[in-house]
Amino acid sequence: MKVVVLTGAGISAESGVPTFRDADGLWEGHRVEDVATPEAYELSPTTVHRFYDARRAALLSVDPNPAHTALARLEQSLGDDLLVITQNIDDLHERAGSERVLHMHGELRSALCRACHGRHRWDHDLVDLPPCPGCGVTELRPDVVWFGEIPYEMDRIAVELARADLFVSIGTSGAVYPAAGFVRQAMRYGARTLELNLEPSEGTVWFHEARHGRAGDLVPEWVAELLAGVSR
Ligand code: BJW
Repeated sequence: MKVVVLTGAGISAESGVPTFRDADGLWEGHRVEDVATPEAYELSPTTVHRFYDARRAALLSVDPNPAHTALARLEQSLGDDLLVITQNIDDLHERAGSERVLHMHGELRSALCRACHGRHRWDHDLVDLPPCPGCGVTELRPDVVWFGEIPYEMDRIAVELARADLFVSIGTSGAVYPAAGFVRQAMRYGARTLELNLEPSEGTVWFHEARHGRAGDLVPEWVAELLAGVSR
């Protein structure tokens, strides 16, 4: 059985990473739509760098939670039959032990050079405009996908959704496309669909089944159920 899991900010919430659209979703009074656009970066690169530098630094003080570790456990059992597509730019899936993870909205621990388009592992601040390790030009930006930009790995994602027997969406509001459309894409190709979220998402009607509660409770329960079925 091929399982494709889509994760969003809600899976990292219990690790202490703020979500975007919940009550605490503002950063210094900015909505994500105000800082996560190429236009915001052109207008004030310093503001945008500070936003991402702060989030990169905050990664050091958070750890994976039981939802991340349950997905890593599932991967140990399903191997290549499990793919996690995450909208998150944190590295909590990897730190929990998952290896088959696509970061469709990029990664905090990566910098993208606007001059040579190189992607570089990055654990420092960008606000001081360091030179690109590849070409030396001072055009490094956060390697994340902003509104109006095309997410990473869309071709591979289309193939994986078409092959999925089960599509599970965890901790995402369903407010941002193309990720919000994956459930319908997977369903069109015959997948069963399951939502695990604190509350009904904007696309909850598209799921065959929806369970509402904390990811740290729901995901380990669902993984245990699936593994019990797989081993029978
Ligand atoms: C819990 C929990 C717990 C809390 N347990 N659950 C009009 C109509 C339709 C589309 C568009 C439109 N106008 C423009 C568009 C397109 C646009 C878009 O979707 N805009 C919307 C605002 C309408 N999309 C784009 O521009 C995308 N690109 C694009 O479409 O290119 C064209 C193209 C695509 C494909 C092929 C060809 C062409 C790019 C979108 C980039 C999004 N970028 C961001 C920032 C990334 C970097 C960063 O992290 O800063 O990505 S925005 C932000 O939202 C971030 C997230 O990944 C993304 C999704 O948010 P998420 O993860 O769902 O978080 P929340 O906070 O919204 O929800 C959390 C959920 O968890 C809630 O439901 C809680 O209840 C729940 N929860 N605690 C379980 N403990």
